[in-house]
Amino acid sequence: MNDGRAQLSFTLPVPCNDEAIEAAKQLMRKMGFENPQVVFYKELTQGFTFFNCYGESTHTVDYTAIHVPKVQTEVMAMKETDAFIRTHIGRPLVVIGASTGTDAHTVGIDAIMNMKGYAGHYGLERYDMFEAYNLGSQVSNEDFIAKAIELNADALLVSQTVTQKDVHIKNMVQLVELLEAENLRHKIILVCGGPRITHELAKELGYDAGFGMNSYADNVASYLAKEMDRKVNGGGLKNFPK
Ligand code: B12
Repeated sequence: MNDGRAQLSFTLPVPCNDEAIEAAKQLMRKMGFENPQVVFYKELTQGFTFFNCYGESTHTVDYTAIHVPKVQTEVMAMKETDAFIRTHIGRPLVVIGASTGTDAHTVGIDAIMNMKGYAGHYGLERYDMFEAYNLGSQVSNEDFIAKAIELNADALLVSQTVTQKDVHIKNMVQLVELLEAENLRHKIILVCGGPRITHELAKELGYDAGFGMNSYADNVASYLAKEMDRKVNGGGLKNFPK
């Protein structure tokens, strides 16, 4: 508590010897750690050494001044979300998901959509009140939109993992532009997700919501249910049984 003690692991491209240990300590000092200690080191392969180090950070942050924009929806369990949609919307929501553009990573979108789910959270295919279509990866924005029109989608879920050269930004912006050109943007709840996606970035790019790492189907299902209710009923209880 308040001592700044931290553990750090890294690899340096140098042979495993005393000079390597000194190099690791000097690097720690340059990173702002006082009293650097190398507590474990091992040659990874010839010319590369792995380190575990301890040190005392000299920096502080003002936690009270931090504000991270995030999806504010209260997270409901699967059955609660199903019941909410049944009551408030009265029909299943049609949701199409894909890893779009050149992105070949499918594990993220599968985690959100697959029947069997991920880390103990069932995917949207498991819900009674979602009609979920997972188009897989490398889906062009044009094909994605064509499917949205064909199925009269309520929501589109975009997964983006590769962020090199900002490829995700160009691709996500193009989808918004194409949806606008088709006069569909306002009719569809547009959500994106991925390990380097934030809600803030999503909003900046014209999406309704963005989900990052450690998000699950429960998060996005709850959001979609509440957002759809807000869209069609103004957050009221249109289909609430009298
Ligand atoms: C598996 C993997 C692959 C597999 C993918 C197989 C498959 N079928 O998906 C293969 C080998 C094909 C691959 C290829 C490449 N990969 Co790769 N890959 C990975 C790896 C190891 C794991 C990714 C993963 O599956 N994570 C597990 C899932 C569950 O996590 P997730 O995607 O974050 O999803 C969660 C959330 O983000 C969120 N989420 C995700 N999507 C969505 C969508 C919505 C709507 C919502 C609500 C939420 C949501 O919910 C999920 C559950 O919590 C990562 C490194 C790593 N350890 O992360 C590199 C990594 C992503 N790959 C990387 C790279 C560079 C590539 C290649 C470009 C390599 C190359 N030069 O060829 C190619 C890309 C090819 C292409 N055209 O896309 C880089 C990306 C760097 C960057 N910042 O852009 C990483 C980070 C590795 C690295 N450190 O360099 N890769």
